[in-house]
Amino acid sequence: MSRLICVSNRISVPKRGAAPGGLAVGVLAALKQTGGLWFGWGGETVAGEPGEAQVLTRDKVSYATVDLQEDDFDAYYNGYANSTLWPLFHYLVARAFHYSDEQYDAYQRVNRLMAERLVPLLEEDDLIWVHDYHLIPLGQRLRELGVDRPIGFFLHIPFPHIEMLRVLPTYAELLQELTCYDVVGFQTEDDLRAFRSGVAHIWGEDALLPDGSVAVGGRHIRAGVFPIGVDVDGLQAAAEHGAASEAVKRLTHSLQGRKLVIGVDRLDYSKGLIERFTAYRRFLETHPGNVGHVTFMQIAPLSRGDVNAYVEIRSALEQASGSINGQFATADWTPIRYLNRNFPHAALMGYLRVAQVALVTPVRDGMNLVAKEFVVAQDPADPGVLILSPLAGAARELTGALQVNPYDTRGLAHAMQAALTMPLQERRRRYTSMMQVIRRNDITAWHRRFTEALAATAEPDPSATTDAAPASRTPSRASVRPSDVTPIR
Ligand code: GDG
Repeated sequence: MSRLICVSNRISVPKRGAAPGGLAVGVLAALKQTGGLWFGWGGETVAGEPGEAQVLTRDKVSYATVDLQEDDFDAYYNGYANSTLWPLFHYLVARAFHYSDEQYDAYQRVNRLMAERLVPLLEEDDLIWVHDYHLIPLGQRLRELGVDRPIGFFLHIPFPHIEMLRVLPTYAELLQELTCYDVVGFQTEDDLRAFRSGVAHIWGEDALLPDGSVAVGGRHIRAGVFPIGVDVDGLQAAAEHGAASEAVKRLTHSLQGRKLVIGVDRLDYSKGLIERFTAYRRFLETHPGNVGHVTFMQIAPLSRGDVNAYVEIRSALEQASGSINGQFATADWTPIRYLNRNFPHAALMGYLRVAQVALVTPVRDGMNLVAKEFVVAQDPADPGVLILSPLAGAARELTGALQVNPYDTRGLAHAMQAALTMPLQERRRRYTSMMQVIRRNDITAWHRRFTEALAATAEPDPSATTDAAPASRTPSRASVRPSDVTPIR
C-alpha cells in the first residue's frame, strides 16, 4: 500500500489532551488509518535560510515540520494567503481584498521552499495530498523538482467563479498551478462548477469533460466533489460526556432555565457574526416575549490577529455586543455572552448539546464543520434546531436545517423564534434527515474517497484522451492560451 503524505500550511504535533480543529481533524483521521507523513510549517520563523525539516514519529504517523523565513512569513501568510486569496475566494472583495506583487512573490518563495524541504522525505510509492489555498503552487513546484508520483489538492474554502477570480492579477497562474495536480477536490458542486468556469475561460469549453474532470495540456485532471465530514461516533461520545462535565453543568445552572442559543466560530468576517448580532437584536425587539428568557452565547476564538480586517471585525463585535447588552440587559440577565476564548473541543461539544438553537450563519463558507458538529451533538430524543446560512457549503447536505440568508435580518429573527418554539416531532424529523447525510459523508468517507481517487491516477487510465502524455505528469505552460491571459510572470 502507498504511503500517504499530507501537506498543509500549519501542522500540529498532537499533545495529549489537546484537540485539533477542522482541517487538522480530517488530516489526522486519514493519516491514522493509513499511516504516513504530515508535512508543514511548525510555527517557528527564523532570520536566515530555514534548515531541513524536523521529523518526529508517533504511532503510525510522522510529523515533519519546517521553519519559515521571518521576512517571508508575514507577506505569505497574513498577506497573499489571508488578505488576497481568503477574501477573494469568499466573494468578499469589497470588504477586505488587497493585492501586492511583493506578497505574491513571498507566497511563491514559501511554496518553493516547502517543495524543496519535502522532496528529500519522499519515497517511491508515496501519494501526496496537498491541503488548502496557502499551498496552491506546491504541486507545480514539486513537479519541477522531478516528483512524478500522484499529487492531489483539496480546497477547504469556496472556489470563486471566474467572474470573481479574474479580479486577481495572477488568476491565470493560479489556474495553471491547479492543473498540475492529478486530483483537485472541492467541498461542493458549486465550487467544482466555478473551477470549471475558470478552466473554460482559459482553455476553452473543450477542456471540460462530462464527468466533471478537465483535460489541459494533454493531461487529464480529475476534478471532483469531496464534502468534508466529521467523526460521528467520536463526537457523539464527546458531546454526551461533555454534557455531564462540571463546565457544562455550571453553564446550565447559570442559565436558570432560560433557553440557550449558541454560535461557535473563529473570529472571522466570513462567519457573518456582525449580521448575526444585528439579527439577534432585531429578534429581541420584534419578539419581546423572549427578553429575559433566552441567552445567546457566542464563542469566537481570536484568529489572524495581525491582519487589519480581523482587528476591525473584533472591535465592531465588541461594540455590537456591548450595545445590545446595554439596551436589553437586566440586573439578573445578560442577552449576549460573547467569549473570545479557545475551549477544549470536548467542552464545545457539551455546550452544543445543551443548546436549543445553533446559529451557523456565515456570509460564505467552504463547508462549516460546526453545523455538522451541532447536529451530531444533539440528544436524539430532544434535539435542538440548526439555523444555517445557504451560503455555507454544509447547506447542500443539511437540508433539514432552517436555512436563512445571513443578510436577511428580519428572516433570521423570525427563524430564531420558529426554532425556539418548534414542536418536538418536527425537530426530530429534521434531526433524523440531517444525521443520515452526516453519517453517509463522515470523515472516513471524505478521506477514503479522496485517497482512492488519487491512488487511481497511479493506474493506467483507459479513458485517457489520445493526445495524453502518459510518460510525464508535468504539464506544459504552452497550454495557456496567450491571447486569453496576461503572460505568466
Ligand atoms: C475551514 C473552512 C471548512 C471552533 N472553536 C474552537 C474550536 N473550533 C473548531 C470547530 C470546528 C473547527 O474548529 C472550525 O471548522 P469550520 O469548518 O467551522 O471553519 P474553518 O476554521 O473556517 O475551516 C471551512 C473547514 O476548513 C474544513 O474543511 O469546513 O469551510 O473555512 O471543528 O469545532 N475547537 C477548539 N476550541 C475552540 O474554541 N478546540
